[in-house]
Amino acid sequence: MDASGASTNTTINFFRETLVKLYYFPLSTYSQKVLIALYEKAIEFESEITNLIDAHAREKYRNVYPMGKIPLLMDDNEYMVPESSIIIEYLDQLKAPKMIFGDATQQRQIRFKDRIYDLYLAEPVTTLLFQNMKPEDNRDAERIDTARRRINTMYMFMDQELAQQRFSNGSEFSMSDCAAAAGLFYARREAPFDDYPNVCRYWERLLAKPSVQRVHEEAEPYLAELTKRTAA
Ligand SMILES: N[C@@H](CCC(=O)N[C@@H](CS)C(=O)NCC(=O)O)C(=O)O
Repeated sequence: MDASGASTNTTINFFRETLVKLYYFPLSTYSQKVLIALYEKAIEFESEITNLIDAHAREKYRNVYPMGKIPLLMDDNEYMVPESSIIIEYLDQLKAPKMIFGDATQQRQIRFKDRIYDLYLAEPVTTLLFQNMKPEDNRDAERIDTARRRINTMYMFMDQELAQQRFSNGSEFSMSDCAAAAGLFYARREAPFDDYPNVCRYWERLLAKPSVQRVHEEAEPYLAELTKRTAA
């Protein structure tokens, strides 16, 4: 106690933040998308690194979330928030800067871009990544062709739009940039975009963001391990 009679070793947290736990893997595209939002907002979280390539980890994780998909966010009341875009919406309720902002039209446009980056960039890029890991005669030429066509259509669309603006939905970084950054992470290797100068400049702008740099630094050791295993 001090002279006033108050206890000196009591910590009073008037504004305790919700403690969130994230199940994720640093090489997972959708995990990266959420990590970028978490780092943009500087939200502390508990890490549950979940490697779904490992059969035991996959089985164990299905007891947590039967759908078996990462990322998954859980708050300290064990309230589950799955799906990367929904997780980012939830994070927007916790802390600024908002990743979905503006009037109703602008918010819809951010969600639209986020959707198309997930469906027509991240998904086909992941298809290429997994197809290219297979022996050549086991690859599915039709799936590869469809994936390449979707990615190129996205690059054309992005190149036109990014001629006018810094980020995917204008001058401010939003949820759709989290999705684009995550999709382009593997696209650099699987479907290079050198022929699209505005996409290249956009990628440089994304790389300049500390949140994106941190995600890449954390993925690096896992990527080196994956590359070593694929080459073996
Ligand atoms: N729509 C989901 C997609 C999540 C997803 O496909 N995650 C991958 C890792 S990037 C996964 O969990 N794959 C394991 C599986 O499909 O069994 C989201 O946006 O979170």
